[in-house]
Amino acid sequence: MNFDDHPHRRFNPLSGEWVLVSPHRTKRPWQGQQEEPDRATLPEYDEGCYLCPGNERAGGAVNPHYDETFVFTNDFAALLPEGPDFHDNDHHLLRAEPETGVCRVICYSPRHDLNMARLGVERVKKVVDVWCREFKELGSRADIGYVQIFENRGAIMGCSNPHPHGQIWATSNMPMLPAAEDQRQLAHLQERDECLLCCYLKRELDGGERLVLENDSFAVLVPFWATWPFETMVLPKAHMGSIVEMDEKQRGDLADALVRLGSRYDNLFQTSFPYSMGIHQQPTDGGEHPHWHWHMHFYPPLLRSRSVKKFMVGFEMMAMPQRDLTPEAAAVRLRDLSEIHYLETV
Ligand code: H2U
Ligand code: ZN
Repeated sequence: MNFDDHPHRRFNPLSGEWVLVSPHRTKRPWQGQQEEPDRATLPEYDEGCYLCPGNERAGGAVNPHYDETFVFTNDFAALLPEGPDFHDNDHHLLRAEPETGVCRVICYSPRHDLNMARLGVERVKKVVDVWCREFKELGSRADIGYVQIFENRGAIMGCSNPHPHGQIWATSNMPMLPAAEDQRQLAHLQERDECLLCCYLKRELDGGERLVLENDSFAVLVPFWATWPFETMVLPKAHMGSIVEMDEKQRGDLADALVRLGSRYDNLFQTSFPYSMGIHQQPTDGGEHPHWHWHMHFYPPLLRSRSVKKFMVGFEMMAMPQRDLTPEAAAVRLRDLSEIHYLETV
């Protein structure tokens, strides 16, 4: 089958959902906008930034003069550690349950002006170390069943501040999307006696058509079932349920993969590429989860240029997600880009 010529749908074995692929639509005429590289410069320190060292945050807390990473409890946390226990289920259609948890913010660096790609491998490795430390600490708590590490980047993703930072929301229950992946991975292991993502990675490394980059410990690829135009997945080559299973070498290799992917993303439309990124890992309920293979998703909304964003509206909101560019074509675009950040070249 030539995927380039015919509308078809693809199955996402991790979520159990389908995506409609309409590759013939990329043949529509498109007056590509010519854009100058985005060289908007930010200061290294911004006195109005609530994440820069020494500055005051909402609520009056003052950031320390940190020089690597800095973690604090979100001043507007969506989850609180304590709450009343209730079960308002007196009508079967009106169900509510308590949810408790912890929300934290992680500053990746004191430098206000750098993003993941431009921080470089050494400093991103420190961020990886913080993720591991936080996952371990939060995950070992009896009241935390799942730890979601994520990052929103760029104003169009609703990110409030360009200072490099990410978040952690840790909940007592496992949230919906990782819970779906949990079920799908469990079923795959039970039915085929092999981990779903080990099996998928083997196929992708054999074929290579959706691979963007790799190193000793990680592969970065555009999944066969990608929904977002330049969606990628970062997959550890070794079978591991969570990031704390990584050794030093693997942590360094993760930083390497993230910086290289970040440079390719920024080089695509010569801007600090917006996205939502998240790490999916096994639940932290104290149980055994041999079916879990941790991984990262990057969901960037930009489509053809800095100013053309994909919206999930109409058919996508009412029926199912759809994409025009095939995942294979997106992988070629990302593969062809330099890993030297455009702002580092003159
Ligand atoms: P974004 O990364 O999506 O912009 O979110 C930043 C978080 O920082 C957001 O959840 C928190 C907001 O609640 N925040 C603080 O904790 N303290 C502040 O002083 C401002 C913002
Ligand atoms: Zn700042």
